[in-house]
Amino acid sequence: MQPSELIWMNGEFVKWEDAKIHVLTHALHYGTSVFEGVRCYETASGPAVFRHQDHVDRLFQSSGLYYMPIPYEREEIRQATLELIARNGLRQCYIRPIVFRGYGQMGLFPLDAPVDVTIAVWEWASYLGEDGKRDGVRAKTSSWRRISPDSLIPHAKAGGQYLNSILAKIEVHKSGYEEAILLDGHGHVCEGSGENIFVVRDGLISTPSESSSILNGVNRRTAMQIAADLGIEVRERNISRAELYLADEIFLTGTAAEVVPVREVDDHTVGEGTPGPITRQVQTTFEDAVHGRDDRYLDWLDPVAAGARAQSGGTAGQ
Ligand code: PPE
Repeated sequence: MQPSELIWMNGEFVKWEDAKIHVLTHALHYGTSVFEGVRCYETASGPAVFRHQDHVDRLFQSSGLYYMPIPYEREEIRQATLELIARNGLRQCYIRPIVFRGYGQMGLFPLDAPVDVTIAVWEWASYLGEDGKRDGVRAKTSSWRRISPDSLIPHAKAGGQYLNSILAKIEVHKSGYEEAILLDGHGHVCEGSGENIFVVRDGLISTPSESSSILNGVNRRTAMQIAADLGIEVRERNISRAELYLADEIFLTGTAAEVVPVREVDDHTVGEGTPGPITRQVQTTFEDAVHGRDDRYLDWLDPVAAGARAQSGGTAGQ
């Protein structure tokens, strides 16, 4: 990975190499963490964080679901992030806030363990590669089923839950595919290992609903809004595995991945085997939105400079 200079750790800006924790940190043993993935993009008026408030809100939702009170206000996390990007001098970056049960208490009753918060920012290229974004990726349904809401919380972005995604990712990677698609216990399509999924057939987009075992992605909602604005109908419904094979187009959305076409699923070619027109339209509009080139979506951008100005005005410091 590409290190940057500073990391925000429990209210302090520390050097990247000094951002360390104890080996008996609770989260390391039991996965008791919740986190976010956010991106900051270069725009004509400087770097801006995409849908910042939505990500901060989901961080607080995830931590609430796991009984982990965050010892900061939402606004403090937002401001700390903006200041961190400015101090690191980054024009565009990936942002990883994480809230975790820290050092001091072992065992499965975590409520007496401290809650630590850190934010890291670094330059991270699109997850499935520029080639993937341009030409599409080859995906395979995993034999591992997506975590179910009767044992974990698909709506939360929680550290331990990612062991499920990791098993799926390793399995398909070893078979020579770039991304995994996970089904639920009934065989319905849920999502990619780290992305939501959209299936296009006969000019209509379908995606699993929020009551499926999915993370309700910020970019999922973005793609749905963009599609609506393009006049394309989006239906939230159960999707069966065979519908993936019959689809004209499939695309994935996620902060790390952005908008990525799928060109093959389980060795079935999707459509013509090249990204289709609806995928391209959504992808292009998404790129315009994140870079501030589409006035309709300027409200989704949180300029870094505004946060940095607030800091120099003395609201918070090192
Ligand atoms: N589902 C899962 C399981 C998931 O991890 C992500 C994001 C999404 C859907 C899409 O959510 P959103 O980013 O809000 O549109 N995955 C994050 C972590 C990826 C990683 O490898 O780390 C991300 O994209 O940042």
